[in-house]
Amino acid sequence: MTNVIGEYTDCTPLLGDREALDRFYEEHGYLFLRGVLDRELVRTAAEQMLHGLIALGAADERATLDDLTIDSFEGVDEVAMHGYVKYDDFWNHPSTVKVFEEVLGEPVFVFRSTTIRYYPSAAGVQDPSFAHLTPLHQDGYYIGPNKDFRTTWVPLIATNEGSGGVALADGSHKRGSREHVLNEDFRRFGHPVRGIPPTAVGPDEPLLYSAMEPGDLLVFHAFTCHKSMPNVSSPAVMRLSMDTRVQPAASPRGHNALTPWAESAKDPSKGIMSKITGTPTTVE
Ligand SMILES: O=C(O)CCC(=O)C(=O)O
Ligand SMILES: [Fe+2]
Repeated sequence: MTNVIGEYTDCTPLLGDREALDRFYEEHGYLFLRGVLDRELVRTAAEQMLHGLIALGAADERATLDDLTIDSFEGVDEVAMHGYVKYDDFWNHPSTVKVFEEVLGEPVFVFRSTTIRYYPSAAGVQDPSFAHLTPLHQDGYYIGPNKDFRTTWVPLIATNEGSGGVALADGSHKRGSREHVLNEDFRRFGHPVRGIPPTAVGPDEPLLYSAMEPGDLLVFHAFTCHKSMPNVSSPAVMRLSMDTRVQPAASPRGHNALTPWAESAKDPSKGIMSKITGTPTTVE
């Protein structure tokens, strides 16, 4: 199943009801919470990303968050960008941690590895690989050893059907780990990447997507199948977002929990998936 057929359910009304939150998460493998994060903090992270893109020469020096564009995300020095976006301050701000603790129902540890995303519109671009962001996958395939973490995904500016975001397969976490196969047609940085064949997701696992606003939070399970929705906006707008993982504070801490993304990616002995996921890999 490749096509989005519905929207996420807004779980914001469930906040404060432990049992209802857990029941929804166990059934659907995600939680969609609107307006729960401090918008000023989100705005600061967006401005840091803008500043980084300008400082690295990827964006026009007069660009604002409203008219920002870049030629290609693959052309930007991602390691250098990690120096501009102070995401640890965002994730570990007491107001953010409070939301995470409400979501998990216990003290949390926020991963040191964060992925930052600045995807320009691929509308009108001839090369089809330009629109290739992330194929259908489970974060639990790359990240561990413990699988009790949850991915937390936030837009830094509003997203919509045109500018994309994440589509996830409702309830797909329940079948556990799935096979990820190399796909020659799906390339990042010129390398084929692994993904779950769309046919491996059943009709009882509908693909969902919703436009999101700054302050919204999407949380999903390590085995929830999900993929990027490409940015094909016209008029062109950027997709700016970032994602990390949180886990119970008491759980063992694996590589991504303890290692900043930029450290994993700097090591040239690690492969392309390390650059994409921050996980040293034996599975390329
Ligand atoms: O933001 C995207 O395009 C993909 C997100 C993703 O795979 C994740 O947050 O784990
Ligand atoms: Fe992912």
